[in-house]
Amino acid sequence: MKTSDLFVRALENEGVKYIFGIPGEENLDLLQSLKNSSIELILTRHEQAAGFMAATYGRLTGTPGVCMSTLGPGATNLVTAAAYAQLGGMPMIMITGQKPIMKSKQGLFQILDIVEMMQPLTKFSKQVVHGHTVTAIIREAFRLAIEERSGAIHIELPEDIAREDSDAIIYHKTAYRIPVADNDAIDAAVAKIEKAEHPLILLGAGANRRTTKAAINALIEKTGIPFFTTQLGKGLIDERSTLCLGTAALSVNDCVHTAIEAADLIINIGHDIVEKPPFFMDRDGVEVVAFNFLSANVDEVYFPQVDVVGDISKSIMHLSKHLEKQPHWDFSYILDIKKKLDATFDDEADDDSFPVLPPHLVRIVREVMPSDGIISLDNGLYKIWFSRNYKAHLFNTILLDNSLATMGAGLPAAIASKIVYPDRRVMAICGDGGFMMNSQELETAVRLKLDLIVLILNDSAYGMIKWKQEQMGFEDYGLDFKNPDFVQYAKSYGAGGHRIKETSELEPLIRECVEAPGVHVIEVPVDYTGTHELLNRCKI
Ligand SMILES: Cc1ncc(C[n+]2csc(CCOP(=O)(O)OP(=O)(O)O)c2C)c(N)n1
Ligand SMILES: [Mg+2]
Repeated sequence: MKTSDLFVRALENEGVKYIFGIPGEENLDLLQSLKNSSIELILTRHEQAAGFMAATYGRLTGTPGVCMSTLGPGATNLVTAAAYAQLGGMPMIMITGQKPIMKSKQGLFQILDIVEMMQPLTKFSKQVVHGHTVTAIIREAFRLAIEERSGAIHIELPEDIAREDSDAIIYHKTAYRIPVADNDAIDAAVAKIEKAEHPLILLGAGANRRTTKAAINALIEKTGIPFFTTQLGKGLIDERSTLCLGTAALSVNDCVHTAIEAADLIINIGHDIVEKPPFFMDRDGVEVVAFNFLSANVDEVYFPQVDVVGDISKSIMHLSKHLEKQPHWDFSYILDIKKKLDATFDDEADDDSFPVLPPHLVRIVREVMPSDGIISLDNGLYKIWFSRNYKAHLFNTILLDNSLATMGAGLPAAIASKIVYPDRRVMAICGDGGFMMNSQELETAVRLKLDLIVLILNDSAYGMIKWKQEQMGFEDYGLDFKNPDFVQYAKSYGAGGHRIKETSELEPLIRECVEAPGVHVIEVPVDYTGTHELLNRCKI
């Protein structure tokens, strides 16, 4: 069989349904093989966006998302997406083309060493040099992509190899099972937690897996221990819970930290140091029992006393079985802060002045989105507000990137979410800066006939950096820009274009767009001037 046909058969065998990307002439054999397969090509307008979509597919489904590009410039365009998947722990496979490797008359035209370039950004980067090895390389790629920590993989398929005949066999998939933690480690964790007076649970990026939810819910229900999350831990457990304190590591003096400081032990489930530290350890301070798939990274502010390594859900099930609720546990101060925090968030959200203030915006989006609706955030100042004030009800319903924290992924991630969940409401929430970094994907969304809402928060600036500039005492300089007319811009793609002129228009307009078919872009003028006061001065 032709190697490109076998390549695609092997992808089908792995359960691949979509390939996101832009083919070049070096991929034309592969493209032909795809045409004759069950896999759908999702053609995008930039390879970076294709990579973000593939990574998001992996994040949502737990199976690798696949993207493709040509050699040279197509492959270099995948770099940011590779970093996004790799740091974010999202299983993703990139397939790039290459000129013939056995005989070539092209000199170095468009040729870069892409395999080498992808090395530091991936778990595995390999060129296929013979048709006989292609299926083993694909099996290896899929195995490594999902193994914890999941991440990015790169395969280069040169033109002449794609055209060769091969009689390689297709390897069957094997189930991925993670080893279970040692009993002694669980016993040590139980002893520490039972002895503590004010234990708190932290849910981090690694806890945020479909498989861990039931075990963690059961632990919280049995013990009544309050919990908080990192940005990437949001949504695993319903944040409306009376035991949920909110999200940490947003800004230095944010109120949630007041509650965290009252704890004497943190039960740290799945924190991954790709996120900012959600709390700091020092010599005589809070102690930590860590649960994760891998052993804890140690640094100056993080050195857990007990490290439980193994499948998180099994470890937590095991812990719940042995851990008994202790009469000396005291959460009164922590839960008192939680009540005050909720009241503060409510007060902040009441202010409906115009341009729209972030807490009010978050309230409206939360009220309008159904529990299983997905919001996909780009990177900007509003991300802090949504992390802090948006209560996620279900797993993976708030998609944000708190590892690479790149701009430009909000819209592509929303498109991928809608492809994975066609029956759920999906909204991209972008700054005017981040939106413009991949706004061309509006065409992809319209062409795919997706129902999607895109909120663009207009402050005519790179607001997040402006805020930091002000916080650091610098003068206002170099961060303002002018925007296109977003309403006309959206309409030119065949999408709906809307702009609100007063805050009272926002809720009815979003509701209308949520119900309407097609892509709808809503421009929302925002006012960030009060951000410093609200985020950095905890008055509780
Ligand atoms: C690709 C990329 N470039 C630069 C940055 C640094 N950065 C972080 S937030 C930000 C500004 C975002 O502006 P905008 O999208 O308009 O959102 P706003 O903060 O104004 O709401 C910048 C430049 C980044 N995170 N990613
Ligand atoms: Mg902006």
